[in-house]
Amino acid sequence: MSVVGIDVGFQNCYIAVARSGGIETIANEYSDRCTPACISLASKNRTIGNAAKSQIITNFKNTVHGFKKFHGRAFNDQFVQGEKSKLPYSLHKLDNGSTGIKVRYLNEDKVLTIEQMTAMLLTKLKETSEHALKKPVVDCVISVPSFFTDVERRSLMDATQIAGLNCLRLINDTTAVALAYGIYKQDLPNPEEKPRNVVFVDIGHSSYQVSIASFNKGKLKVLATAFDPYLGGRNFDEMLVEYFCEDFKIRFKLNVKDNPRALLRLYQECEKLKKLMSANSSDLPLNIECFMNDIDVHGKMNRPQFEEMCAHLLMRVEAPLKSVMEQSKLSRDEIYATEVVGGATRIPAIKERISKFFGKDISTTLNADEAVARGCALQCAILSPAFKVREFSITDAVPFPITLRWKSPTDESVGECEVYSKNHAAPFSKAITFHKKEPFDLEAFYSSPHELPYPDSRIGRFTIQNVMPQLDGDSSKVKVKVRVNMHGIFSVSSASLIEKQKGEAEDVQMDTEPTVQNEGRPEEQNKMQVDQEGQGEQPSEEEKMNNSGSKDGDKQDQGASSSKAKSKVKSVDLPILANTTRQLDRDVLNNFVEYEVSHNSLSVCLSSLENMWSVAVYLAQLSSNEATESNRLTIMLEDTENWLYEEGEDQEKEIYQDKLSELKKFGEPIEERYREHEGRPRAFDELGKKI
Ligand code: ATP
Ligand code: K
Ligand code: MG
Repeated sequence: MSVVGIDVGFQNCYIAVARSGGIETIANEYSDRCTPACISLASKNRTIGNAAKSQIITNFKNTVHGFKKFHGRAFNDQFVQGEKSKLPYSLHKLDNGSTGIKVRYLNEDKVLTIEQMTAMLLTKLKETSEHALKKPVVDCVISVPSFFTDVERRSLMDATQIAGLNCLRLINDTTAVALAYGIYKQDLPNPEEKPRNVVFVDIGHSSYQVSIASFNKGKLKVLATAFDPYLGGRNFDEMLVEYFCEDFKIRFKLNVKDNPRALLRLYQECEKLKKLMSANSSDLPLNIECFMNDIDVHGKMNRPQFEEMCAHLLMRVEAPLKSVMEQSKLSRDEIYATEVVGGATRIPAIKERISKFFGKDISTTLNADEAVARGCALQCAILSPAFKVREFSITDAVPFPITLRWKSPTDESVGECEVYSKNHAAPFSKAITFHKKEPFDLEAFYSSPHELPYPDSRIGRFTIQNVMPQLDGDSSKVKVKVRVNMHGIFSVSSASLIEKQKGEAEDVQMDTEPTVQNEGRPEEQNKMQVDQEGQGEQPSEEEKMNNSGSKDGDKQDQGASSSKAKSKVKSVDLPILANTTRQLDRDVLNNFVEYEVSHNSLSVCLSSLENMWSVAVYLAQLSSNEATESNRLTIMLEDTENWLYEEGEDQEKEIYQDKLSELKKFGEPIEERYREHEGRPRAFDELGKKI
């Protein structure tokens, strides 16, 4: 089993893996530990990461970046529409209303879903980790912004599935950072002592997240989270771009915004300039040769000027800090440290704002770029039975309160109840008991839409099916389990009908005092019981800590009727029909999975080809005898390559395997001779590594 943590950033992705020496951030084929979240689609292939980033300007219409926040968003979403006008590539409305990306790929116009885009990126990251670990990678933990709602999280989970990954947990960015901070600390307070409270700040390219976590030996608990989902490094780039667009209009009579290539170049140069300004407060130049219409442009900027220009952005640094402090009800002197990560926290003015707010220096003991990925890998190691790590329990917090509303199809009765309050511990399961005679609907939604950074507060509708009255006509007791799972996703996880046994018709009150049975891990002992009188349509509610999906049933319910002498009850599982908001159709998802699997076989095939090509080229130089063989191999390779590019893209993976073994039958003896000839020289190793 693999232990891999992936930070999928809006701009930058990082991978950390567990090896015998501990957690390690790994480099890709460019010896770069950062893989840009960028995908370039072309007539013959797709490139991802660093290679794709270098295509941003040349292949601007088909080089896709900055798509992370389109997960789960409707095309008509205000945010999507706002981004659309700024993107060099086109967005397209999908049949189900979601946001698709329109590209020219393999000589065809295609509309790809966000799930497919992220899956391509994940496939690349998977390959990079497989290369480093020298074994297949399936299990992993992936980071997600803490403010992502259910729809966004589900969409990301679909992407992981398409990429053939088994995501053990979607962990919130700042929670991953908290784990990376806490797990190695030897001096955390003992469990009975006052916890150590630490603030974690992560400002990336697209967003700003804060959390407060309290630490004791062996555990961390997230007390509160806050965010500005629309503040990140890119807002600062945009300010510079706006400034220079105006500047160049006046001084060079250029309309940069009319020229997508020039605009993209300006973005790149402005980002560089922004980074330089973090280290330097004097005047800095911005020069771009042959910028537009063969004109070289130049301009300058300094830090004070930049800060003045970005004053309105810098003003936004305080609000999430204030919010998280208010929610936690802690005073500033109860904060042990403020740890900052994320590229944009390198902006001096941002650091100043944060330290000013807390009245003390911020700490940068964590690696600003890699802490999230490292935290993910640590979480993966904890979840992996194959890996021994220090015991460390993580309790996260629900970012937005969730309410459940129920109604019957026949009678008019409705009721609702907030099942998860803000900052409620997560993951967490609750059991709710209803008294019903027929199937009923449960509708889950976020209770405070105004604080939701997403336009739709619906989570989903869950129909509890096959509910029937008891034989004597009475309502049946229906026990429904809801949970916020490891990924921070809400679901109605199970429902069961408790049947009264014959001769116990008098046992109508057996549910007035539901017993909470705790089946969980040590940290799950802190059970609580919120009982709402079980009359009529009102549910009685038992809460207990999540226990990774264990089936309850008879065991738990036998204890439930303590009032009446040992009555036997039988519980029957009820089917649940889940209709979650904007979820990718399962058949469509399966097609995407198939497609990606095929594509991966295709790329394996292509890299084998590439390898054989170099053998053929080499072979031709050896002897006339070998040159004939080389010719034959060359022809075969050409045929296969043409086939792969022309028809290959849509084939089943078995067909590739057949093609490949056909080639290998011929190529391998040649390769063998080649190897003998060279006595495995270094040159071949290097060739091999490129793949
Ligand atoms: P997100 O967390 O929003 O998904 P991300 O994880 O991809 O995005 P990071 O890699 O944490 O983002 O940060 C990238 C941002 O940090 C970019 O805007 C980049 O320009 C900025 N950045 C990096 N180094 C510096 C620096 N020295 N000075 C200023 N900004 C910097
Ligand atoms: K990142
Ligand atoms: Mg990030």
